[in-house]
Amino acid sequence: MPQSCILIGAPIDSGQRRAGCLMGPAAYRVAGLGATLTALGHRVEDRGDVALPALRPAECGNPAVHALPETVGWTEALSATVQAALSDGGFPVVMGGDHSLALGSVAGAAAHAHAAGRPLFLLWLDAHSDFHTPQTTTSGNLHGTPVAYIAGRAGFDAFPPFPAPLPPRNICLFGIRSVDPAEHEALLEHEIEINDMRVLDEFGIVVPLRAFLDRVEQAGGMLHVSLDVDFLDPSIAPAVGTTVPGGATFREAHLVMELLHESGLVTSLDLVELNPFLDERGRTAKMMVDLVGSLMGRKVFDRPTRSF
Ligand code: 6HN
Ligand code: MN
Ligand code: MN
Ligand code: MN
Repeated sequence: MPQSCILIGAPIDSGQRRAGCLMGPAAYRVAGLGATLTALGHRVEDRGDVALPALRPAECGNPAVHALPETVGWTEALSATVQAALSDGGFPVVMGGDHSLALGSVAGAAAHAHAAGRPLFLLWLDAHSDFHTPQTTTSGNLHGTPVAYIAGRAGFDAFPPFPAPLPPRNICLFGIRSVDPAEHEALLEHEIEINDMRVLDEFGIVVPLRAFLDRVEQAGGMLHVSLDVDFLDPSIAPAVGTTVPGGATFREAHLVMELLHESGLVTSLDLVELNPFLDERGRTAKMMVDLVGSLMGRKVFDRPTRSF
């Protein structure tokens, strides 16, 4: 089904300390994200880059935390932009920017879903669980916190209250292989669906992902997908500041996207953590665009999946 894709640039790199993610939206445009979607029959509207609003002082009690006022500002701006795109009947594609943008993008999707009376589900494709709070982070990099904010954990007083926090059961972490001790402890206390690499090695992509998608479908849910470049193996996606070995292969990542497309359930998307300064002749940016193509309907043969 053709969608009205709304491209939203989120030139954010305040969620971590390595400069470069702010070039992400430009790299996606150069790599042909819009043209890829148009070629698949979708309407595409590029709403340009979101601007950082005037900053207000913010405090969270942890001196390690980096760029809290900026992160709060981006959260407010992106939440409003994503909510508006969904209210306009669009399919928002947020071009990051580091993963702190998901504090805002998922807040906007949650506000929309709540107003529409539908549950929101979240698929987090990442090497990391991003389940710190501003109090537990030791790096101080707030890109490691969005899942905690989305799940309604305490400690985000500096931020707008998260609209309708997601029940942990509505959150699926997929591909993770780097979890800090404080995140580990907190994850054990929440019923988040954790498909770490150990699970994917044993069961593959299809069984765990279909199980989650079935739950989304049965609940009549909306589904936000947050795709971190480091979900992918560094050998195929080097342009990210937080590479972790043992990531998804080219075929595994495409299979995730193909299953998501076939489900027809995805309603919004983040592309995060691309640092074009670390890329090799644009190959990571092109890889990400290629994956969006599969998510949005490109396939080798347009026919029902075979059953054996
Ligand atoms: N990401 N757990 C580490 C930290 O600094 O808190 C890494 C976070 C990575 C963030 O994946 O977007
Ligand atoms: Mn910075
Ligand atoms: Mn992440
Ligand atoms: Mn990550």
